[in-house]
Amino acid sequence: MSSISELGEDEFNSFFESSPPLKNKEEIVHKLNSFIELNSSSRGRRIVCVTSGGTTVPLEQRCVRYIDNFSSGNRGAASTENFVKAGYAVVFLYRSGTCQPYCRSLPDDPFLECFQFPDNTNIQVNTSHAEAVKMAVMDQQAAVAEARLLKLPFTTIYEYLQMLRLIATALKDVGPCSMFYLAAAVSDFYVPWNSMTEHKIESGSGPLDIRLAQVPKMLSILRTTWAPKAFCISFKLETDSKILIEKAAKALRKYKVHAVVANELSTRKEEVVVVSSSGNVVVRRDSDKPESIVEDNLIRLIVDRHSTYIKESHS
Ligand code: 9Z3
Repeated sequence: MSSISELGEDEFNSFFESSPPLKNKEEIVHKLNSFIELNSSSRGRRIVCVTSGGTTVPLEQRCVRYIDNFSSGNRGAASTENFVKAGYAVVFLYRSGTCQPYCRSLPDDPFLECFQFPDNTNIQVNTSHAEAVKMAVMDQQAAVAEARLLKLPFTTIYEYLQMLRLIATALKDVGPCSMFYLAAAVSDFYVPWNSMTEHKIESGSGPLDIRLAQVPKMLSILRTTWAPKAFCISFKLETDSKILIEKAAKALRKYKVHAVVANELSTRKEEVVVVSSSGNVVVRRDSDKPESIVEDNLIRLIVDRHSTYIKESHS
């Protein structure tokens, strides 16, 4: 039997107690409960929480400076599209300003690059972007109209962890039909709110010393307490390919997630390795098809594994 402190529950309690509270908590809970009610109770759909983008660590309470974790949000957005296609309802927990589902083919500044006013009144889409705009608008509107997509933005590590806990709590009754697909790049270190300066750090007094505390291990508490029955996929990102698989296998054993998707920064769009107790599977983009992305094959495999998990949970 694990003790409370081994599970990190006390670290989490003090992390949450000292976090600035979410500004729109009631609204988020209301949106989540309605979304889950519509999908799970009435339609019996599987629900996946896809996390995407990097969390920030503020250095000042009135934040001017922050530490960021790299993630464009492409993986999360592409995976969300594939989960919707596979029949799932998706809670997309994403970093504000990162890549959005159905928008991956649009230019960086769609408003300025996709549209024109030929006669100064009517708006028109440039022909070069017409198909991409049409698909983005139609697919996104269809996903929302069919209650298959709920988008919830975060910025800081404080917001991310509080929102993830709300989602896990709301999904508890969905049990094995729920999934967590944790592609967000989450800070390992942070400045505790209580020890953070309120105002902008002065720059005139030489080098800056900051002591960062370790963020409590979210994966342990998610698996043991927040959502023990959910199917759980975590990600491992490394820049040194020599240690990647070993680190992913270690995370699999430590957190007892159902699979760890291992990816190396420079090749992450070409291939990933799904590490699980049934062995390691290399998943690649179909390089002979220009439109193909690694998430097409990855989500197919994950959905398959989830189906087996649901069957085994019911038997
Ligand atoms: C990932 O490894 C994602 O696949 C990427 C996707 C962030 C590389 P992009 O958003 O890239 O498409 O540009 N996410 C998890 C990264 C992470 O922080 N993992 C932690 C770790 O490696 C575990 S939760 O220790």
